[in-house]
Amino acid sequence: MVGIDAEKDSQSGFGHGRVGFVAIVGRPNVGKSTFLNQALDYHLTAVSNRPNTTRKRWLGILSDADSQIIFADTPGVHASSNRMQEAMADTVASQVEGNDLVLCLCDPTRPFGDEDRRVADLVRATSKPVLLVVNKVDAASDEEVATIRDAYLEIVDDATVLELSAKNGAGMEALIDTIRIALPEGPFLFPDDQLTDVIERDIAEELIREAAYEWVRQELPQSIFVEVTDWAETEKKIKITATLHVERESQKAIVIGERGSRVNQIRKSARETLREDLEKFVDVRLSVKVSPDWQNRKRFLSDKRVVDLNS
Ligand SMILES: Nc1nc2c(ncn2[C@@H]2O[C@H](COP(=O)(O)OP(=O)(O)OP(=O)(O)O)[C@@H](O)[C@H]2O)c(=O)[nH]1
Ligand SMILES: [Mg+2]
Repeated sequence: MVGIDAEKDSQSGFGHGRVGFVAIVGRPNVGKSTFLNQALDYHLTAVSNRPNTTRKRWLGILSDADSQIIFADTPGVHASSNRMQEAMADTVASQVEGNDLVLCLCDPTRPFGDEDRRVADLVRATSKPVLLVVNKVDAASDEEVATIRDAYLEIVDDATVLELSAKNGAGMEALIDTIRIALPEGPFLFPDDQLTDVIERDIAEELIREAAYEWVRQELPQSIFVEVTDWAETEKKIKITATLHVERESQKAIVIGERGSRVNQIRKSARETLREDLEKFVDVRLSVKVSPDWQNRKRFLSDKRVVDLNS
């Protein structure tokens, strides 16, 4: 049976092997998106040193000859307060049950806190196998690693533990191998050259927001939303026009900077990352707009922004 399926699959251009969905969960800032980008060797989702960088579920597909691992990066688990954060929390909860395996990341450089407890409780409740990954081991002592691991295991109790530095790649191969052998056999679900289910426009919005986080050092937690308004593409060049939505006039002034200096840095930074990702000459045009209370408005939380894997 397997042979026949495999033949059929290869005729349709799809492979066959270990295949499955893996949810990446953890408190904000533990390195979930860094891990995904590192695993794919592609800058797919935004990474920053501030919490709540990821706002929706991102699929990242890692294929080789014998396996296809479909990762779902999720927003960090935190205490919900506004509509966007509630939507983010719902996304995580559905991911934990909707996947074949749960990758639970924790951060030994910070003490076990309320958010960790929430994550551990969520993971304990799942019927899926759990891999507990202690990330950032490059920045933590053995004692810190043991402390966070034990605190999680006390709640999660049945998990395989691995150590990782998503930043420098240490432990990456062992982790991918462990994931691979835990997945069921089956036909590939995506063509083996497909990296994600999101469109390039989404990646552009994500990477422009990442650049904004990098350059706007003042505290603007979650108050930037990027919307690509035009995408003009020729064989060699892509011209991307985007609006940076902020909540207040004061934030607009911060983002623009003196005589446009900050928005220009954001533009340059985004352009550089996007050129690498899209492998074309990329030009980015940005404008900044005040859109009060966007976090509570439905338009900004539409299916494109916060999606459920099962939908
Ligand atoms: N030292 C060290 N830092 C790391 C490692 N992995 C991630 N980081 C840093 O941790 C910060 C958060 O990384 P992200 O990948 O954005 O974290 P996240 O879990 O996706 O965060 P949210 O999307 O906000 O939930 C960034 O500054 C990363 O550079 C690691 O292995 N070692
Ligand atoms: Mg993230």
